[in-house]
Amino acid sequence: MPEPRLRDFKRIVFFTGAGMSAESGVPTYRGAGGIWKEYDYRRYACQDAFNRDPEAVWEFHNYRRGLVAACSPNRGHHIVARAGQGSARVTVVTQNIDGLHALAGSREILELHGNLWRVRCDTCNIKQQDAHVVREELQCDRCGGWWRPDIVWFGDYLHEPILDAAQAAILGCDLFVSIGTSAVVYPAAYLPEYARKAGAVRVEINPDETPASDLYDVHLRGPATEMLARLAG
Ligand code: BV8
Ligand code: ZN
Repeated sequence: MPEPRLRDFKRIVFFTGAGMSAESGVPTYRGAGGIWKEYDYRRYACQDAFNRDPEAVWEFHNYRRGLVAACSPNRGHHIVARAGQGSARVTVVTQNIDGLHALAGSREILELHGNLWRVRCDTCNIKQQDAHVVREELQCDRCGGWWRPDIVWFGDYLHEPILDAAQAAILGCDLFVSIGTSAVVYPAAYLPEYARKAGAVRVEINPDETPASDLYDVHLRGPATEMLARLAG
């Protein structure tokens, strides 16, 4: 199949993972220098850890907020955002929690795994945007429960309406571009199957092969910024 060009499609879904933000300086999870290589998610990024030691979990997430706060959207984020300003309808389905797609100007964004810059009360579930790099106030002002990062940890259920909206967008798309995901985390890793069902052209942007590579028509084996520049050419 010839390399597709964004301009030839009407309904595009960009499905992004940590590799999308790698060139912005945000560490990935599993590659070289990956976050899970340095930190055991069972100690810092799951409900049990939070129940055991909420301060340690907050220390880890404040550290990550510091890392992400120093990063800006890269050329790839801007290409994705610009694609949504043309005649095509564009949906960004992201596993990323860094907020860089919104910063680049993308409008239709579905954050499957939540957002580092939002908090949720672990008791009464109210949510709050929170721009502080270091979160000081850890008790909910409504019920006195613990604020926790509004992130989907392992073992947490994804927010059903967001997952449903992602599946619907993919079932209606004619181009599905996966960017920088190792395709090992579920249920997000099921999503390329929906693009196959939709009969969409499926592009995988990743320097490496992944367990999902066979599901794609086109493989662009390179960094997100360069490969997206080719698609936008
Ligand atoms: C759930 C929190 C119900 C955020 C994360 C089947 C169905 C449902 C669930 C499961 C299932 N099987 C197993 C499960 C349980 C589990 C799971 O998937 N386990 C896996 C590991 C086996 N799933 C869950 O728990 C989910 N919850 O389904 O609840 C349930 C519960 C229990 C049991 C059954 C059902 C919750 C999943 C969300 C977990 N949250 N993190 C945080 O703290 O940061 S995981 C983490 O992985 C992030 O969320 C991240 O978004 C996600 C995926 O990682 P990637 O984005 O792909 O990043 P990665 O580093 O892995 O790869 C980067 C890629 O980029 C590489 O391929 C690299 O080559 C490439 N790259 C590098 N540089 C570049 C590049 N590409 C382009 N350009 C570059 N420059
Ligand atoms: Zn509360």
